[in-house]
Amino acid sequence: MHATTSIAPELNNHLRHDWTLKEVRLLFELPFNELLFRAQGTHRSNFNPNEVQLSTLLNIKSGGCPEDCAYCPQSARFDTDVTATPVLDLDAVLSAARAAKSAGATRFCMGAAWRSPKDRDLDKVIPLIEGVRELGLETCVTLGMLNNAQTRRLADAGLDYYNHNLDTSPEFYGEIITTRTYEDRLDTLENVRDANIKVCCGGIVGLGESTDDRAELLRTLANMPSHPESVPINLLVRVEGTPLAEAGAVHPFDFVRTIAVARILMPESWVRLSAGRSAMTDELQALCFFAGANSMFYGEELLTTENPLVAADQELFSRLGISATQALHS
Ligand code: SAM
Ligand code: DTB
Ligand code: SF4
Repeated sequence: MHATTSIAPELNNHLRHDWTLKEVRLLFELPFNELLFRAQGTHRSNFNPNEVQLSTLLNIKSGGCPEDCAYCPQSARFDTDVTATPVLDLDAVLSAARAAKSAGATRFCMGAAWRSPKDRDLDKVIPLIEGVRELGLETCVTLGMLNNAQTRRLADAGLDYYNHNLDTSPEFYGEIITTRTYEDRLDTLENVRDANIKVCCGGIVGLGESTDDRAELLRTLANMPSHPESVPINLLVRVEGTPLAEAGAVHPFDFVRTIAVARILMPESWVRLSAGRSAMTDELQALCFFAGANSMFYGEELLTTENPLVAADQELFSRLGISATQALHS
């Protein structure tokens, strides 16, 4: 008997927080067409399947980070091309945000290469959030670990989303990062939730993890008291000088499976096709959208690495009949 019959179909719109590893494993093991059919069914019960939300990234403070995340070109411990910079000023950020908005992005995400910001770092970031928000864009920042007082300050500034990735399974985490724990990450996510900021939390595929690690990452996200509103699924960008520069390639179908399982486990979340699109064919991206990805990073740079040309993304959307999700608030 086939695996298909041994999983009760999820009730669409019924959000579960009790997934077992066995159940998630069975999803990963489904025949590809079965998995994609189910993911697409879940997707279209909750979203317009022909729309993708566009977020643009800006690195507001590059490099010099004390953490040792094995994938990251911004760690001070690795010899990469990235140079450390201070926080960008308001004018530079607002002109990048205006350009992102006129190109069609609805969310502007600002990243800083910190382990955890000091209160005086937040003094610099808060006017950036307020300024971007005044342009009518949704705001997101990713600044590292935060305490409760800091998440409250960000909420008071009107921040919409905080990005803080779990990256991989609890079991594999120590192979990738030794300077903080999974528990540290979960603590910050709880502080973000408590401050009523929307959570953007996902991970990376291609770190050398097993399928069970991918299953455990997605299970951890889905079994949180509330699903993250936004779930970025990154394909590792292999950067020279990082310990993962020579990591093995991920089979494209395995990447699509990860997107599909994320969609089934978190039916109402925005699943973002995130880093790594420059190394993907149009056909692979189309499969990711079919599997339930409905958000992506848009704009020609990620933080320190490249992203597809805007013209190429517009051409892809036009060929697929996809349109950009309009602003959810103004
Ligand atoms: N320092 C903060 C932190 O780590 O939370 C914020 C910035 S950090 C660069 C944000 C996220 O980018 C990481 O959690 C990781 O998921 C992703 N990332 C970094 N380098 C990457 C790479 N080479 N490929 C794919 N994703 C990457
Ligand atoms: C996320 O999940 N991916 C983005 C964003 N959140 C901050 C970062 C991707 C970084 C890719 C490598 C780089 O450009 O440095
Ligand atoms: Fe620092 Fe974030 Fe890069 Fe880790 S992922 S080294 S915390 S910037």
